Amino acid sequence: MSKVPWKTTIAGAAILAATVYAYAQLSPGANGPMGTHEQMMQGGMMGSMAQMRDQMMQGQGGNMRQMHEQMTQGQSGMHGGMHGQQFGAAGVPTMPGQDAFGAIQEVVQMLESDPATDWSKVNIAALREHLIDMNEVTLHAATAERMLNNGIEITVTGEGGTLAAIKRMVPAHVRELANIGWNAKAEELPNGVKLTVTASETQPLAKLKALGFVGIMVEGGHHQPHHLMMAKGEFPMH
Ligand SMILES: [Cu+2]
Repeated sequence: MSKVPWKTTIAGAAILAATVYAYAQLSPGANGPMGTHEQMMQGGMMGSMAQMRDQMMQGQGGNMRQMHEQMTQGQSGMHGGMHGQQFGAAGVPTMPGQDAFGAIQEVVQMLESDPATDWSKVNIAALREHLIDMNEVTLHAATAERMLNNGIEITVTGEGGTLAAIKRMVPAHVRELANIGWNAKAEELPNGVKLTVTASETQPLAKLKALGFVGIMVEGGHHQPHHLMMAKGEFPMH
């Protein structure tokens, strides 16, 4: 498959992992033909974790085996293992130190744990490019919000790499929102994107106002699965 379109197609899903997990717990889950996306939303954090665990198991327990080895190598056996859940086995830290680094590390470990991984298609550099876009949009985009009678209009602007990231991510994310039943649209501007979201029964005006740009960007459960698909060199099912 071509490596060009995925960027515009997938890049849409700008959300931070921790935020979406947290939000998924609060979200009642939207109605829509989203399959795994919807399952993730409905399952919230536990659903996602179970999915990850299942993937680990399917991958012949690569991660589990590693964890077990660390546990048994640890000086205090089970006790060391218990601590391993929180601090890493045998006093080894688990925090990656940098969020994009951690996101890439998690995906690489998942691919290594899956015997079906096709390394000829894997494209970790593509995932890194997307995470750079996410950084631009999340931290550097300028936003101006205007309340409408029945919705919110947000002008998202930036320059250089920030502008390019906005144009890749915001329209693609809006398509995902539409897929889960939101009344959202994106319109290209010379210096950014105009995002308009209309209120509905499930997404009332007060909520849209409270969410604002980045809150709307983290909505939906499609983001993390898209990261894995990007890394695998696959297209998302839009
Ligand atoms: Cu992303």
